[in-house]
Amino acid sequence: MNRKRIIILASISLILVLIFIYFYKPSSSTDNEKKIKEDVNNDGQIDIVDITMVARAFGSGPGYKNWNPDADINKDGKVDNLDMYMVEEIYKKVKG
Ligand SMILES: [Ca+2]
Ligand SMILES: [Ca+2]
Repeated sequence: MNRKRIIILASISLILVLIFIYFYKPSSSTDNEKKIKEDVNNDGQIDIVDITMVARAFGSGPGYKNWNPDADINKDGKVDNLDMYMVEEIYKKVKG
């Protein structure tokens, strides 16, 4: 194997690794994998999107049309003031 071939193989390996890193996103299908529970859409940041998602699911519980288990931050089976408060508190801290 000559030097040129090794370099080409190494480049291909590197590109494959970079492609893998770029496209690999951990599945958000289970709650256990969520890093921050207040991050409703699990995009790694607490922002207005998360607050909006809690607002949309506000007042709901399992079986409701607007129910979103991820918006139930404290996992008590309903989305209410407490969940909104928890997201807002983190949002305020992040925003400063
Ligand atoms: Ca988020
Ligand atoms: Ca709740």
